[in-house]
Amino acid sequence: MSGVGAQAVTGALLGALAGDCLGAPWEGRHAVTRKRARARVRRALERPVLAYTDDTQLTLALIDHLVGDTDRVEPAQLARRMLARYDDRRGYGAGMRRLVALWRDGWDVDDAATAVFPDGSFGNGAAMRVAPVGLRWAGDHDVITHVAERSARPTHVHPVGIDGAVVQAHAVAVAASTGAFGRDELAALPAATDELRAGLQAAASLPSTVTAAEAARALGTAPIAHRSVPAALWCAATCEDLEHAIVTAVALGGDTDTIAAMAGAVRGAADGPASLPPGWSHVLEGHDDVVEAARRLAGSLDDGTGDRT
Ligand code: AR6
Ligand code: MG
Repeated sequence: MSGVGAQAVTGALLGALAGDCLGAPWEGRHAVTRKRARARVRRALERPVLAYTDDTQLTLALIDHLVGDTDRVEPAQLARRMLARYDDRRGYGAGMRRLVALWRDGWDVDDAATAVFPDGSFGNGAAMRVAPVGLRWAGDHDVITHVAERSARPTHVHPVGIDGAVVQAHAVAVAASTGAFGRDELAALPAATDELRAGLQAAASLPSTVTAAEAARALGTAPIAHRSVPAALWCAATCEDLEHAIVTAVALGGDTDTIAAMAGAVRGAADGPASLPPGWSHVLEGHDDVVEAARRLAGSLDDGTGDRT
């Protein structure tokens, strides 16, 4: 049974939502100074509502599956949950959109996973949605690795795509169970591929004083696992709070919504829901749905169903 409380669960999921919603308007931009990024975030918060993207939609689908189907993660069932939530206007990756078309045509989930990219996708889509796995099995290292890998499988069978999810799940877990996530925690994360190992090493040794442009060059900001998970974890590890982590992710540019969402999940897991600055909650689309999903996930931990795999 996981030792993570409802506060960490809610904090992680709201942190991820905030990163997704605040990062999405700036996706694809070049790196800018943190000062400019702070102004961007402030500007975004002036909108009446900030829409969430595929990051949040698929995180909710994974919770639907973990709470409603089985805590073992069955890739085909998880794919059905993803399809049930799928909305084409949520900024999905090109490969993911083609995959969904195959699912709708009745393709077997295993066959479809290598139909778009023959060696599978190494996009960051499995990592961006994996927080619930880290929260559910925090403290159970081997189970997190196993379940995170299974949660990637419907969409990401490339070893690097899977490894991104495993590393991000462990990052959320350690943040949620210890209340801390700094360089030491980052450096200790288990990466199975050379790509993620090199990325984590670079992130662990990159000073927080570098410019955002330098960090973006060193760590990458592309929508692929090894060029976004390290950047997100660097934001989480070197920034003192959720707001600063999201601002820094926006400053890096590139895949801002997903890098901010992954950084937000880790910072929010460590710091809890009170780390969401006042005035944010009413702007974030899906805020109440995410709080409700957090309640369902935390409730399934409390009733003891969370300790089976
Ligand atoms: N070979 C070449 N390019 C690849 C490969 C591969 N094996 N795998 C991935 N890519 P995708 P995701 C590139 O489409 O992981 C959204 O904006 C390719 O350019 O599987 O769910 C989200 O918010 C492909 O389009 O989707 C995230 O930021 C891209 O990686 C991101 O997309 C993404 O892989 C999540 O994407
Ligand atoms: Mg997105």
